[in-house]
Amino acid sequence: MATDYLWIEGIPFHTTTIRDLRSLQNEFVVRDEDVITLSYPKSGTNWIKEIINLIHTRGDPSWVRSVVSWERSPWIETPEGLELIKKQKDPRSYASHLPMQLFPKSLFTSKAKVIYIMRNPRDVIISGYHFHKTLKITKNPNSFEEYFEWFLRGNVPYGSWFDHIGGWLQMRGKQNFLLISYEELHQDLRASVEKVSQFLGTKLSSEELDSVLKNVTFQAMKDNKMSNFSLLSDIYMDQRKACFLRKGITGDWKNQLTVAQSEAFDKVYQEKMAGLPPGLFPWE
Ligand code: PPS
Repeated sequence: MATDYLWIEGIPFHTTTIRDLRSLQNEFVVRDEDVITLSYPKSGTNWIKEIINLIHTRGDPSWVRSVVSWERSPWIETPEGLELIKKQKDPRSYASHLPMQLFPKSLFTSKAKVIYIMRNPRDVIISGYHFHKTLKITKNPNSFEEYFEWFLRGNVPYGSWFDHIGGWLQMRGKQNFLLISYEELHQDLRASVEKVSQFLGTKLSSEELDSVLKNVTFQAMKDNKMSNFSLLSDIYMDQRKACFLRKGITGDWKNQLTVAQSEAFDKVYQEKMAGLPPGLFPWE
């Protein structure tokens, strides 16, 4: 089990993160053709990545069934991911949990398509807690109470949820930025996939759309070893205990947070999110 985080620019990271994020930030060249998935961890990133990958193949599942998800859309903040991205052909597809202030600066002058997926932070806490219990590349919580406190203080990998979302939402309104939520995917997957494919400029036939939908259900991804993280090396995760596609539901926080924790969370939420327009978040 890992004992601590890797701290970069005052933010905790997994120990597998590129140490020199400043060079990445200054030197990586984002291309106009790139499709970039951004999120705070445990927000449904791999779900939207799977959707993007299947839109790219027009619903043909052979790619998502033969190549692991972290090679289809690699993480830019890991050395292995970065190498894979450099070898990708256009249009490249990659992902990141980096906060806005640490992301490669060239994004902000490019036309690259950015999809930011967000999720009710209360559910992000629950999902993150279960995940971090099994992860070997980060500090492991001894109890839910401990993890809850860490989360509220931003002492979890990638830092504060509030800062992360507050940062990236500054891109709201730009033509190349699509904001989507985990809750929206749950509520109407078909409409959500259509929204993403329209944003990506891909018009799918109804058969192609049906095939995307069939292959991105919770069960389909759980059954696909290229998408369910069972092939991830034991170096990263304790595979005996891990379950990446854990429950895949909305509102699981109601089963876990005590009334006191829920009230404490609401207080911080209201303070930190004041100033953002009402109606922006489906969980409010
Ligand atoms: S990570 O590790 O940060 O990249 O995790 P991330 O992919 O962002 O989020 C993991 C949670 O997303 C759920 N998930 C899904 N839910 C519904 N349907 C599908 N197809 C799906 N794919 C992933 C996954 O189960 C994690 O949520 P929890 O609540 O832990 O189940």
